[in-house]
Amino acid sequence: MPFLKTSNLVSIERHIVEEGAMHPEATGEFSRLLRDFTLALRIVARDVRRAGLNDILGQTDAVNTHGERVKRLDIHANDVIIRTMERGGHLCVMASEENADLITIPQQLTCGKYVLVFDPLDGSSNIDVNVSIGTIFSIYRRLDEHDTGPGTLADVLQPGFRQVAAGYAMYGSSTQLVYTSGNGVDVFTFDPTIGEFLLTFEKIRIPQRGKIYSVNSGNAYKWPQGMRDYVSHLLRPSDDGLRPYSLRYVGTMVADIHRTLHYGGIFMYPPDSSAPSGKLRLVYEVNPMAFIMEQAGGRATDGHRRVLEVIPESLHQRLPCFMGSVDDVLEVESFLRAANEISG
Ligand code: AHM
Ligand code: MG
Repeated sequence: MPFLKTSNLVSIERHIVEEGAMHPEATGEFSRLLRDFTLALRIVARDVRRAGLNDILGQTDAVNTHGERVKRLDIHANDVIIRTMERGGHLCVMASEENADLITIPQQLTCGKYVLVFDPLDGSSNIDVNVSIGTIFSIYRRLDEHDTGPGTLADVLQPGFRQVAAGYAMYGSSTQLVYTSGNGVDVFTFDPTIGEFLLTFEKIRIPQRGKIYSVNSGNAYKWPQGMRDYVSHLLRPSDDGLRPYSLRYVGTMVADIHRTLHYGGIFMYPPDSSAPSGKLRLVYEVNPMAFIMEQAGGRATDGHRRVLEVIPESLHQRLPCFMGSVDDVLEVESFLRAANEISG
């Protein structure tokens, strides 16, 4: 795979302006929102890079809404994003994986027509050990664009197909921003010497089928039968050379999806007997990644339904997740269906 898939020197800001120019009705508000957001990402990226050097690693005494111990860098990233975004005048409400409730825009500030939802630092179990982590986000238009008051829960609980844009930043060997506004998926790499995200892969396409599967196999004893059958199938060598598959699992969704996007294959967080809806959150994790996958030519379902058509019922709702190359996701769906039919 070539390192650079584009010879154009285009910054994320220029890219957003050029995309805005395709919509003559655009007021520029969305471009300004994204400019603010990439500033937040640059600050988080800087602080992640220096995490071992200052006193920001480790755990706090706080427990988040999912009953998990909160890491200090999570809280810091959450705080940076909220503080950068609340005064731009573009948002009417935000929601974060780290906040139990909606994040409202302070009364003295202006409300805009967009909604921002995000997971400030995905991959919490990897933070303290210098393994890739990331930030996931998506943007919606508020339901009533003429409303100038605070946004509501209904504005946040829109189905994924209504996303205006989504993306993730991955703080890996370099910092990359993967972004879609429904016009394909572009990858930008941060150049710290000039402080800009530059376009490095244009309109990335996921292969139709891969040879890698990504799942926490430690949960296999709790999986539904169809899931166990599928993974056994992937591990059985085939004459056509398509199998066996390799297993890769970082445990940071951003990193596992990023690899899947480039190399193809499948990423899964299935339901199991102790977590019937899996682990990943529909609003902050599954929907943004599903939008990116589909925009790159892949497929994203909960095993049965298209993720982007699921109507969220609550902020922190979880959803099983199967996403990646079209042929791989279709195959796991057929295994799940077959096992269900047998068990009636
Ligand atoms: P987090 O948002 O608290 O970091 O949790 C989400 C992460 C995902 O990045 C990753 O895919 C998953 O949890 C890993 O979970 P597990 O350790 O159960 O395999
Ligand atoms: Mg997460």
